[in-house]
Formats: sequence, C-alpha cells, structure tokens
Amino acid sequence: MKKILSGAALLAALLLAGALSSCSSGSSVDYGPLPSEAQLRWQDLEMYMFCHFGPNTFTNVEWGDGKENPDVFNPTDLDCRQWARIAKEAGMKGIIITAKHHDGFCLWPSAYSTHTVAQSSWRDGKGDVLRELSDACKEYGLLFGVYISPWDRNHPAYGTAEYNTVFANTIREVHTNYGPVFEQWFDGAGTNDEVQQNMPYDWNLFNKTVYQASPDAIIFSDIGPGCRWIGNERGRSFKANWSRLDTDGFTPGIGAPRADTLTRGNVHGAKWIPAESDVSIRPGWFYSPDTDNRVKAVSQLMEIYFNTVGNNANLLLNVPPDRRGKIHPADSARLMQFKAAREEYFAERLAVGNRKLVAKIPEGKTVKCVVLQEDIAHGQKISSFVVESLRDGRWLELERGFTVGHKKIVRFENEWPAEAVRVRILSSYAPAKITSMEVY
Ligand code: FUL
Repeated sequence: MKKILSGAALLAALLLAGALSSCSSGSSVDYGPLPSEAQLRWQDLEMYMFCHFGPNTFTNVEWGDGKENPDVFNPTDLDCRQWARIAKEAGMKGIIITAKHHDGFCLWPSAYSTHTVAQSSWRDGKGDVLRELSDACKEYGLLFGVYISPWDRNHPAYGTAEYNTVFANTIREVHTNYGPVFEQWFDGAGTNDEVQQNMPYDWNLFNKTVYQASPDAIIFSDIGPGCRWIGNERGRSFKANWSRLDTDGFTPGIGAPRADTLTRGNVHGAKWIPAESDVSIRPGWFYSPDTDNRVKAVSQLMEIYFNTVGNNANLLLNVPPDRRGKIHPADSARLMQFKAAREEYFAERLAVGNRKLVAKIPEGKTVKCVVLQEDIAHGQKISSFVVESLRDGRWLELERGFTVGHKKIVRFENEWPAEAVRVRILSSYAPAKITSMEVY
C-alpha cells in the first residue's frame, strides 16, 4: 500500500528539498530571441499614463481633420505639474503625450509645421506643452514619452515621399529638445483614407532617427521594434502571451499582422517584441464633457490590470486632460481608488515559494492568488504550468496557466484554505526558471 505522508510530514519534506531562498527550478540557458537591456527595464515599468490632449480636447471629436482653427486649442489653466503629481501618486512610472495627433497639430512650436501652438492665440503663441510636461516629469521622477502620429491630415507634403523627411525632422526635433524620451509611440490608425493608404512610409528612417537621438527609447508600433500593440484597446489579453513576434513582410498600420496574432505573439517568433496594452479610462481617447460620468469603474480597471500587467503586458492607461489643461476630478479620484484597490488586493503576502516552487501557508489562512515571474533575460520558455494547494496530505489543482513571461497573476475562483501552494511547470521550450513566486 502506498504510504500517504501526513500533511505536516509531507510539507516538511518538500520545504527541506527546496531549501530556503527564492524560486528557481531549472537553469539559465538562453533560448530564442532575448530582450535588450532597455526592453528589460521597460518591462519592469509595468504601468504608465497616456495623455491625449490637443484640438480634439475642445471640439468633441476623436480625429481632427487638420483644418481646425489653431485657436480652438485654448486650455484656460494648463498645469502639467498637476498631471505629473497625479500620475506619480497613482503609481504610474511615466507619461506619454500626444505631441502630434492625426490632425497634425503640434503641442510644441515645431519648425516643420504651420499647425502648432505657435499659430494659436493660446498664451499669445508662446506656449509649449512639451516643455512644461517634460519639465514636470523630471520634477516628479517620471519618464517622459511621446506619441507622434505618422498620419498627418494637415501637412501639405503628407502622402508623398517628401513627407518622410519632414516626419524624421519632426521626430528629431522632439527628441533632441525635450528628451530623454523613454518611449516613442507610433500609432497604427488604419483607415480607408486613400492618401493614407498610399503614403510610402519610410519606417526604417523613422526608427533610425529615434535611435540616433534616444538610443534607449522603446519604439512602440503594431510590430515594434521595441514593443508591440496587443491587438485591442480594451485591456484584453489571451491566456498565452508570447513576447516574440515575426515581423518579416509586415509593416505597422495597414500592413500589420492580424489583431489576434498581436494579442498572442508568435510562440517561435524571431524577434523579442513584448506586448503593450493601451486603454482609455473614458470611452474616447480625448476629453469630452459628455464622458465625465463614464469614467471606468475600479472593478473594470482591476480586470484590465490583471489581464495586462498580470499577463505579460505593460499597461498604458489613457487619462485625457480636460479643457482647463488639468486632469478632471472624476479621473483623478478614480486613479486613486484604483491604486487603493491594488494595494488592498496585494496587502497580505502570505508566502514566497522556495527553489522547488513550494510555499508554506501560515495556519488558518486562505489563498486567492499567485504571482509568478519568469527569468525572461534568458528568453521566454514556459508554455504551461499548474498551481496546486496542499490540503490534508493531498495536492489539489487550483488553476492551470500557459505563459508566464515578465509577470503572471493567477487568480483562483475562490479563496481556498491551504497548508501549502506549489507551482509545477508542465511544459517549457528550454529549462526554465521562475525568479519570483508570491502567494496572496
Ligand atoms: C489610434 C488613434 O487612431 C486613436 O485616435 C488613438 O490615438 C489611439 C491610441 O491610437 O491609432
């Protein structure tokens, strides 16, 4: 007869086998494409804020046509330090601003456009939002990033090869005058617009220009090269999320891979291009008084957090400043509630796993979640795992999962009593290592 060890004896044996120290299971062999140092640092940021701000803030439209009078841009009380203070308090690591959206309007006095703050009567044409925001980010210890839309509905050269030079100059101007820039955001904005569809974008030139000015910047586009779009703007992810992508034959925008490919990544993809999820706290990307009562609920934000940061993606949460040029109280209150909800959820860390990925749970406690991190510096390897709990001498399955990557938050259906929790890697493409296992 097979001897069943008592719960206590079994646990003691397991803990002894795993000894002290942090998690592992497996060695650190390199496998597949690896993240750069900059990509590793970027992945640790996990969450930063998006600010859509520009003429659309004042006109109730999402895509300005580039023909708007520059005077519509008229914040009555611009306060970028308020944005930065709120972002910091909300736990964000940086701010990415729409320096130029599709209407072509530049929030700084660009030498390469005639549709800018300098042409507006705001502050007698002397205002400069990028200056104020980049300074405020420095003051508050936040990273500064820029969205510069390749699609430009104002510039007369748009649609011709000549525009590529204009756009490269624009990028260089922003990066050299307001950097360091931690992330350069190139939106996809695929439409049926004929001029846009025929625009011969020189993506190599754009990326080269970014890297010349900001060698460590992460370039976002549908297909990277720094990080990729997750394929939707709702904070959704797929149970497997690979930080690898095949980009041969694809371009950002109209020539991008299918959205569901971007959501999953390519398991054997040739390049390391992790996912970023952009989501707005309001129904639209830009501020509108019509959406003051439609700021996402904390429960929605928490679901988004678990599905993005908790599933190997960074979260870029859009909080659009209002017509004063400040973050609206409805949004800032929600950000603080969201932060409090995260702190509450993770308030009590019950245990950390040992080298055998076993964690002893203090007596009388129930478990609700496990947070895992993979040693991605050596590649992403884990393709399935199981989380089990020990009760009365038996291991019971709590949840199964697929990829881990930078971070995987595994929530259980219920809070379960447990003497111990363990994780078993069921399949991986190479010997894998879990660097952190926390039980809540
Ligand atoms: C898209 C744009 O078309 C939207 O207006 C928004 O800026 C979103 C984040 O990116 O491509």
